Amino acid sequence: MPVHESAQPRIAFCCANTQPEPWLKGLRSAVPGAQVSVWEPGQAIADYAVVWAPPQAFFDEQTQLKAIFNIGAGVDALMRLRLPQGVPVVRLEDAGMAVQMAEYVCQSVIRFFRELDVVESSMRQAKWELRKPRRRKEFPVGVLGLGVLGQRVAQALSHFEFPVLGFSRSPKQVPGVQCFHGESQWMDFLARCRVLVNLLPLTTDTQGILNRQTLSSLMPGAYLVNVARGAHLVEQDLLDLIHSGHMAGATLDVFCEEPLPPQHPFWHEPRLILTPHTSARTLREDTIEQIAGKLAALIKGEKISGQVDLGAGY
Ligand code: NDP
Ligand code: OXD
Repeated sequence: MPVHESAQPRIAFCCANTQPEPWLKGLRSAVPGAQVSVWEPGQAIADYAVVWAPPQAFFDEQTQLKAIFNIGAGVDALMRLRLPQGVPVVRLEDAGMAVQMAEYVCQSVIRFFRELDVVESSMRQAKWELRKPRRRKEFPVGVLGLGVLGQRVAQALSHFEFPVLGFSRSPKQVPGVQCFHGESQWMDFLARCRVLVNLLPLTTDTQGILNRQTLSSLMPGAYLVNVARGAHLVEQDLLDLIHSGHMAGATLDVFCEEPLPPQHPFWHEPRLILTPHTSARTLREDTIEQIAGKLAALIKGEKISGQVDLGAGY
């Protein structure tokens, strides 16, 4: 059954921290005949929602939605709300984010592996100092989450000939990646990793998964790259393990509180590299093209990919 038969779908745009005008223009041209407007409380009812971290009031009012399109890959902000029952939630799949994530993670891992921080510090002191080459096989990299982004990252790392391991909920086969899954293989996976890259969705199962116990299970001198969500990490546990010497450091793109508050101890830990939730940005044109394609398919009654499993929370 087509979800909407009108030639003029009504689209409500409700995205936090996003300049609406270029999105409205892009959506109008990509979805011919669409009536697209920014949501205001008490405004007309829409058929489709394009959202990023909307308030609960939006869903309380929008009682006729046929689909909800999230302009990001992660839907944790939506999963905290009361959503209309039976309405598909559709997340972004790649849409130009996978290559960004691959370049961000590869540069973080390579920077750590090649000790480029030490090289830079020598350079600033006008010192010509060679570092002893490190052996790649001593730096196995584990990728937590082998979904759209995790698989792309794992494969990019394998092209640099790091031993690459991956962990997911269900079994996977990814060329060049030793795949682990499920609770029974969790500790074995961790024990084999020197570098851990987090690309899990934030769900009730994964909140706080990067904690004292899991990080202590990594090889000594371990390094963390967290590009998923801040709430995956117990921040004080990471600091303690850096201070104890078990962790060599971390690159963090996401934080429990964003923007990271000025008084946060992370700002003063030199073994951390911090970036402002920028590892893979939503690209407007690619996103609009993906949403428009899926919306057209839904209208024709076709199946689409990227529908969130509301039970699993991702
Ligand atoms: P996907 O849904 O495609 O992949 C999620 C992966 O995590 C799947 O392999 C899934 O396993 C696995 N997984 C989920 N729950 C568990 C669990 N409890 N134990 C083990 N594995 C689990 O997501 P994407 O790859 O598209 O995105 C991943 C996350 O990246 C997003 O949710 C978002 O939080 C973050 N992100 C961050 C950005 C940034 O700028 N910092 C930008 C974009 C995304 P299975 O395959 O078995 O289902
Ligand atoms: C996302 C993000 O989930 O940008 O897409 O964090």
